[in-house]
Amino acid sequence: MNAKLSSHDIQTRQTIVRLLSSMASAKEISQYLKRFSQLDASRFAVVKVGGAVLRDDLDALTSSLAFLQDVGLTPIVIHGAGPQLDAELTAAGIEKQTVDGLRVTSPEALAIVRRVFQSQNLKLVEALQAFDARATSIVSGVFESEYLDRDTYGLVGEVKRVNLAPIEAALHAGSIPVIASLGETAGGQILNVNADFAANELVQVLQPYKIVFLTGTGGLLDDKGKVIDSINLSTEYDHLIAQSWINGGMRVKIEQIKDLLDKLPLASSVSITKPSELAKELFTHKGSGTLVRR
Ligand code: X2W
Repeated sequence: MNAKLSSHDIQTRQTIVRLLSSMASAKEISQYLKRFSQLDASRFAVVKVGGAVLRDDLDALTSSLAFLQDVGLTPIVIHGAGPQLDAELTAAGIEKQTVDGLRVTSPEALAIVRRVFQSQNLKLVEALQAFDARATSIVSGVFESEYLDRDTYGLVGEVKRVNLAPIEAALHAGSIPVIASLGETAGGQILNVNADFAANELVQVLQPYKIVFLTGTGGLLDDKGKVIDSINLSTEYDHLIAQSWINGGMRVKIEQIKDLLDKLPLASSVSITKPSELAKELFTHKGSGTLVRR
């Protein structure tokens, strides 16, 4: 038998050792691994990745996702590109305008939105592949959409139907589907879809075992900028949403998560954390970031 480990195997083992020693007992982690490996492999987890994570935390994101694949769990990744769009649109002289946290998207802006989504998608796929992970780029064909309200938002979509075929094909090949939140109408018009909205629709269709939002902040922050451990929406939603310190993007996220949890079985929850703590969230009792329950 060839006893020589590849650098990839060594990296994987090092990651596991680091996890074991820093987070929880080996017993605890094995319990989760065993439980997850008994699930329907196509419904393990939907992981929504915010654009800020792609910009600031790509290494931790890539190694955390690759690690899951190494232990036989394939997450489904849906990503945004908000900060990258802000930067590219500003550079092109297009002023930012949002209504209720959603970007008003003109035809000129859409051309940039498409380009930026494609490049951010490829950036993540290539980073994963450089890490010896299998990943498939999916930038179209998933979110069948209609105009949300053309007069108000321009070329912005709401998802009407989720086509799982490209996702299933990737999973079947053991590859991580990496999906951009672009939609298209029946007539073939590409639309800008907010990535939290797209994640919401995807989760409703897939009903995955784990729902994780990875953000730059690593959770929902309170008024002092500290991560809130857990939120029970049934008792805390109205109070939370009334707070002046909740910004537009965060408000959309909380509203989307509430809308989502209202449609899922009662025991469902959503975790908001950061890439370096994804394994801790999945494989320990304590978890990480903010746990949102109904
Ligand atoms: C979003 C799509 C990107 C996104 C936008 O243009 O910013 C709308 O607002 P994050 O990084 O996940 O926020 N679309 C209609 O949602 O990215």
